[in-house]
Amino acid sequence: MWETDKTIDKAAQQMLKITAADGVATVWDRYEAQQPQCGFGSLGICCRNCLQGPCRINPFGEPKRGVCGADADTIVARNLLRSLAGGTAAHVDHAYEAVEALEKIATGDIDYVIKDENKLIATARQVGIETDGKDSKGVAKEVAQKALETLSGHEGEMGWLSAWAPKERVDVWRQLGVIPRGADREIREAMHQTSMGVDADPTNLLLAGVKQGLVDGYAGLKLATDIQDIIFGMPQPVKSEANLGVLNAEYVNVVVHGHVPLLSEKVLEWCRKLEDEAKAAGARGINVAGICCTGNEVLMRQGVPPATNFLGQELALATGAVDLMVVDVQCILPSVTNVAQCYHGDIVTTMPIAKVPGADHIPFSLEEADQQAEKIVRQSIESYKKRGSTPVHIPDERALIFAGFSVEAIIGALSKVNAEDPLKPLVDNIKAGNILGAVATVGCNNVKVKQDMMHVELVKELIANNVLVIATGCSAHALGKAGLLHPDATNNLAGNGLKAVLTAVGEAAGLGGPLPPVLHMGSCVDNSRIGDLLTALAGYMGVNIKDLPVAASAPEPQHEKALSIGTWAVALGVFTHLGLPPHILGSKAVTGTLTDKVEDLLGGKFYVESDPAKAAAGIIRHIKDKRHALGL
Ligand code: XCC
Ligand code: SF4
Repeated sequence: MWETDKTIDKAAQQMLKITAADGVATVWDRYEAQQPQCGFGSLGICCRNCLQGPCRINPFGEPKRGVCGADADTIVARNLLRSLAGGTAAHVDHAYEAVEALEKIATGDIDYVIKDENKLIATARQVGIETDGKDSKGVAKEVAQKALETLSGHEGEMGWLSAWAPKERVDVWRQLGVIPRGADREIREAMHQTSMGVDADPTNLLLAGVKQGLVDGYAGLKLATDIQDIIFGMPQPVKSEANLGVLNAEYVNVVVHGHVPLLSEKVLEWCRKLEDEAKAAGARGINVAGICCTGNEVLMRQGVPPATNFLGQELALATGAVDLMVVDVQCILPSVTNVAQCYHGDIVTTMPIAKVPGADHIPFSLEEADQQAEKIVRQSIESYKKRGSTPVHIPDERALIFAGFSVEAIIGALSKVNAEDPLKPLVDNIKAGNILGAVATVGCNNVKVKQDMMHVELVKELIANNVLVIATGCSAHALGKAGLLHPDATNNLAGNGLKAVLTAVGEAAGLGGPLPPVLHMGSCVDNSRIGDLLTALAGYMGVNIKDLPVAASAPEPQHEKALSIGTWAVALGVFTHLGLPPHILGSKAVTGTLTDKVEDLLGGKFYVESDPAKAAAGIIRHIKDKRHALGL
């Protein structure tokens, strides 16, 4: 039963047998071929930042310094800062795409519209824009202008941060000297700071890392979410299904994969418009499914079913039923073209910075988004016609899920219990101990962990102990596939206190049963929603975020983005669990600072534990300590 060592997802297990029988390599095979992975790299003590290197530090003896004199602490801290800058750059570039779209909507240059005027007005007011007497395009223009300052302002404190961060945090960060200016300037500075012969002080490098976390949180996550809500609408609870069983052999299957919803929303629109052409081609219609975070975006707002998460992307293609996979940026395995060639389906790349050999490239632009989306969907119908006698194996696995829990949607549900004071029922139940605390599980799959296992086992343990879970990213996918985004999981797996609260709220909100024990809050940039919720909760309770009985967890982190998000969480004062250590263990000083000392400065810290039961116990211990400190 080798396939059960690789993944707990039953659909993935079935597909792995097929790829193995067909001799098609997947991410798991390539991981095996990489063994043993480099010990220096794993510990973070390899430097190739200049041409005198590469230099490696011997963790057991000599040499203790690189050619230039940098020691393990410097090299580890420098490498970490580069990774954080990489993750941050990805989120900030994503946010930029959305801001650019808003700017062009304001000038009437493109075919996108503003779907949520309330969010536009609320955002404008929060960032200090006068809205009275202005039309929405005028307001949008000013919001875009402010956003551009947050992205590329060269001095002063970052606007989006000043507008949203709690005052107590701003004071802490100011004292540490880590409040960012514009995002571009800070990312550029981190690259400079880590280049040969610049910063050698590990503490200074780590503080710069905290700054990257703040850039990520405010100029990446928060900005992207705010602008995407304005353009595409505020998510509201939706019902859908998750796992490869959402593919349907009788339909043209289009998979959207990547992160930025500007393209996937248009593709979805055109799939609906060209339904008849698909029927004329012999299909019953066009079926759209999502992978990774763009999948989460279209799930949250449109109910599009998620097919799988990061590690399952090749397996979706191996079903032979995917006629076209359209990708934008981030988390796309270059091997997808290979797998598609062995089975069936076109891979279409769309972004100038994300091309894959063997894929078709249809360049996406805001101005011609409709024509391009139309072309992509037409190509999927042509591809369907070519499917012919390709064997199709779609595992009969799909789980019912609920998603769409924006903060606004959560408050909406709570206001059915108490219209005047919606947060009161939640806070009362936390105080009474019916809800012990809350944990956000976020982030990726990582091939080093049995797919979805950490997410699912950790969360089962948490909800059994009356911890409310909110989830985003590939974690939410994992929990959805395992049935944890469904009310049945409340009935079957939640502790009695949590079950009673979720049932009362669910019934008051007209769901005819409990809310799920895990609330799906969206994509990885939607982690900003979790920040908003924590800010609101702390404000309501009159305490600081670092004092709340809450924690965050990336049980299976993979991407540099997961590190920058985690750093933002720690900067907010959140206890942040990682199921795998980053490449820092080669420096005792850096590891000690991030998992211990940083708590004195920021109130949050990292906690690394790869056993799910132990991790749950550690997180629950932390929550109980925080309750105790609050006198609960
Ligand atoms: Fe990528 Fe966002 Fe990680 Fe999943 S969770 S593997 S980053 S898709 Ni964002
Ligand atoms: Fe070696 Fe220093 Fe150059 Fe890094 S920067 S490769 S440690 S000489």
